[in-house]
Amino acid sequence: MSDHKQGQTKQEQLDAYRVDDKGKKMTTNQGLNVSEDEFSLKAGVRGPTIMEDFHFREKMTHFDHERIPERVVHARGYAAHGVFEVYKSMEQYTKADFLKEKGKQTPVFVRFSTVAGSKGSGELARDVRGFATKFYTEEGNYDLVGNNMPVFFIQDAIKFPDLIHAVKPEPHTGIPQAASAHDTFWDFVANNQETAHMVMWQMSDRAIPRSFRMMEGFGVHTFRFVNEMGEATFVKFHWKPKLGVHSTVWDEAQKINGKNPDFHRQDLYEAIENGAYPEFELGVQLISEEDANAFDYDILDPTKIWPEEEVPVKIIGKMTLNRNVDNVFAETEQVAFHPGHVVPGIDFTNDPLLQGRLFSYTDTQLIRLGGPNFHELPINRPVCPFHNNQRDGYGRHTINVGQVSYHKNALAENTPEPASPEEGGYEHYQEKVEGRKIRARSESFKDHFSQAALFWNSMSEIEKQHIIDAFSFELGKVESKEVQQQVINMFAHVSLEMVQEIAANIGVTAPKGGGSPVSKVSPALSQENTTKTAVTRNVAVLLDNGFHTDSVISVIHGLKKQGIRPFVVANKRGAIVGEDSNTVEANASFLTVDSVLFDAVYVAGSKQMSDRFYQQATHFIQEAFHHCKPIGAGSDGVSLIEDCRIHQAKGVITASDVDNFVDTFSDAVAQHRFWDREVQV
Ligand code: HDE
Repeated sequence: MSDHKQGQTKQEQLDAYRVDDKGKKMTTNQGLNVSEDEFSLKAGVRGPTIMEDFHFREKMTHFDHERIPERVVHARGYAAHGVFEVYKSMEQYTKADFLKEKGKQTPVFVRFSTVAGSKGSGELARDVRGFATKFYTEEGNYDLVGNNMPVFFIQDAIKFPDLIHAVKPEPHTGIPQAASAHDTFWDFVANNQETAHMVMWQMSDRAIPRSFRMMEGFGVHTFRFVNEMGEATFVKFHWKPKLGVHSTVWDEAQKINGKNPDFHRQDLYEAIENGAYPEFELGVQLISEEDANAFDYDILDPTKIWPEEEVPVKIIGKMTLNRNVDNVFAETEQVAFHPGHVVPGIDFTNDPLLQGRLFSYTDTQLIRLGGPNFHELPINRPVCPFHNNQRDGYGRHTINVGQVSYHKNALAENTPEPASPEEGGYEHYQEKVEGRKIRARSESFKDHFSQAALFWNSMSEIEKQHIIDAFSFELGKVESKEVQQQVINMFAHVSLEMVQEIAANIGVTAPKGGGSPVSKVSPALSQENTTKTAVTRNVAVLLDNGFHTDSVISVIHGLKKQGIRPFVVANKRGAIVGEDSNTVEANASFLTVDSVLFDAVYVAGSKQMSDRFYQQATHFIQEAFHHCKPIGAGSDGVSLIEDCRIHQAKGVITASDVDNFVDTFSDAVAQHRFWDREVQV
């Protein structure tokens, strides 16, 4: 089978389950043609419905049972299909077949998610994002079940239920939804100081991404690569988005949750439908067994990163998401990830968080998907054949033929039989383990603040300000003064300057002593240093009847050429008539969209602007300005920019001031935001 063929195989497999009901006659689930679907069977047209109505009963019973429990965490998610291609053979380090050969392609399915909120919650919550990838390899499914932050809140899985109980809505009120800005979460933080590093990430801009397409992904734990010789190397996995890592601002994120709570899924869906396939490069950090103890942190501690400047990220392949799901329930909802779904050449370590996850993920699918046969659901089926003696259970699809369902046997010549390692049988890495049974934290896991300080030190001024603002918002919502004070005292170990400002904002006492001895910096942690491109960015084009047709049409074309997506926004949807009677179609109106849904604004205006347009457009521009977005103005739009008194600010480009407006404006769009406006504010 060629590699390309392999890439199609998962889709061919899914094709067997895809059904298009369009143009077909309606039947019951038993295949009986239905003659009427408007009226239940009654005793007389005004009489009672009768039990005999099997069609009504079947339809209603199915409906009554349509829901399954949402995921206990990561309930709100969205997914897509794609392909992973290897740039560089990893054979030296791992025998994993899907990483062995340059150019090899493997189909993938990726689900992005928030963590705390329910299935219907807003997508712009301040939260960690899940980034779970299922590789359908020829050796079985490999799941890389990661997050968009490289560390975690806790060091031992036994504390996970406590963490999640603390962050979920408080039990006595059911408030707040999809938010950590409440007493129980911060009480947990203050009393579990291993959370310090992760909380710094969560209070940073990483927690409010601009798009799933613009976030990094991390395997978080340290895993092992194992090669053909049985030699192991410690590995951490990274996904690097080709579009760079970009975020929204908090005021904007909160408004997006109201204006379009589906903002992230819609962004992903539309990018794929438009052929702007999201791409992420896979990187690995490698540490040899000999060097395992050479660092000032324990490499098995999931609250620690391996700074990229110390352990470089080798880029080894690329994932392209190129197909939306056909059915969100069948695919996105029923997909079952598990960090224990591994292939030969990828193995675990003794990270106590990872060890606990190895139990939790199958267990949770049993309740969520209703039994042990979830691997038979089309989205979960491996592309390679699978055989064993497991049988029966709810919803079993496979018809296992034959007499024998046990091992060892003679009746079926002792098959199915385990494969030797040479034949691809999975062999656990033979790590030597010895120790006393003990419930305790390793001494080497006890430094909770050095890397939290490293993260803080590595932020740009504006990123630091955002962290202070986020803490001030979150703690500002906490009712208990004691909890607020404890958190302030705790984070004094990260930065005194930081907590002094937060304490002043929330009205508690700032500690006088404290601070961190760490002065180290890791530039890779700052989003200032990320890739910047205008490609796929949404620009609102504001215009009114009587707009300057030539310049507007040429700007719209020019922006499209740069890979930007212009959307015409006007008082009303439909045709807007230019000064020469030519029209453009407004894709949206001020009623249907808002500036928070766009990356930038181009103000085209009109010579004879209506009062309504003037008022709506100025509000739109001012909000975009406040969120530091690039703003461009054509001839008739310049007066609006001047009225808003922003024409001299950075990132505000007026056509009259520059030679090549489209190029200059596109460069500004690529910058994402002009933060010095916030500093001025
Ligand atoms: Fe999860 N996690 N988790 N988690 N996790 C789940 O499994 C769990 C952790 C992550 O899109 C659940 O199928 C424990 C770290 C993602 O379907 C559950 C611990 C990381 C997803 C579960 C962790 C993750 C989950 C809920 C502490 C990043 C969504 C539904 C030891 C490396 C996958 C489900 C999807 C989902 C347990 C910590 C990532 C209950 C016990 C660390 C991306 O099994």
